[in-house]
Amino acid sequence: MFHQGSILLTVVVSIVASLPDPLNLAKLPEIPSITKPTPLPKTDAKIPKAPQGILKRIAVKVNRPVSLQDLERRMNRLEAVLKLDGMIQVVGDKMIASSGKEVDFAASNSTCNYVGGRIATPMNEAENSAVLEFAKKYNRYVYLGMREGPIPGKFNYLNGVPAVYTHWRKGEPSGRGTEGCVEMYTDGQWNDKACNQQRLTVCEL
Ligand SMILES: *[C@@H]1O[C@H](CO)[C@@H](O)[C@H](O)[C@H]1NC(C)=O
Ligand SMILES: [Ca+2]
Repeated sequence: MFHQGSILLTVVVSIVASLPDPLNLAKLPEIPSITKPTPLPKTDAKIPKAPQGILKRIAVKVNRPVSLQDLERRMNRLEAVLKLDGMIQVVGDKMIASSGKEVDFAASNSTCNYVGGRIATPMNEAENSAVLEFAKKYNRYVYLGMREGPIPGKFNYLNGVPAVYTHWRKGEPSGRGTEGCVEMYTDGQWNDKACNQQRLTVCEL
């Protein structure tokens, strides 16, 4: 009896093994193994340091190396939030922002340099309009990134290059050597003005 059963089983097994695999079981995806949750560190255990740097933090979150697309998407979202709130104006390659504070020209210039930008220097009408948004938002005049050069009434960028775009109010510049800075009015027009006034800090980055 034992031998007969054993032979029968062997035959059945070899028949089944030789049959085609109609369910294609071999090709089914593997069931992922369930990972155990990481146990919380004991109170006296050293808590592992969080990975440093934005790239590593994003990489951990998206669970793969960070691509430029990931970064671009995240930057675009941040910019959108700041735009929604009127915190920034984006015009061409420039981002315009204000500290909301009124200081003299020298302080405005150094604040903008300190944050890695420079004092707002509109080079065309679109950039002038972007700066104007802040003059209107705070209802304050704004110092621009220009100084009067050795020729009275001729203004240069802070690198010494003569200004190519200007938006003077009618009759300005009028100081002729006595008003070395340029301010923007709340209608976007410019006036030459002494550099020691308190004006809204607006930077381009
Ligand atoms: C603007 O600030 C920078 C950095 O503080 C300084 O080097 C530069 O001389 C300043 N320019 C003017 C015109 O004040
Ligand atoms: Ca003037």
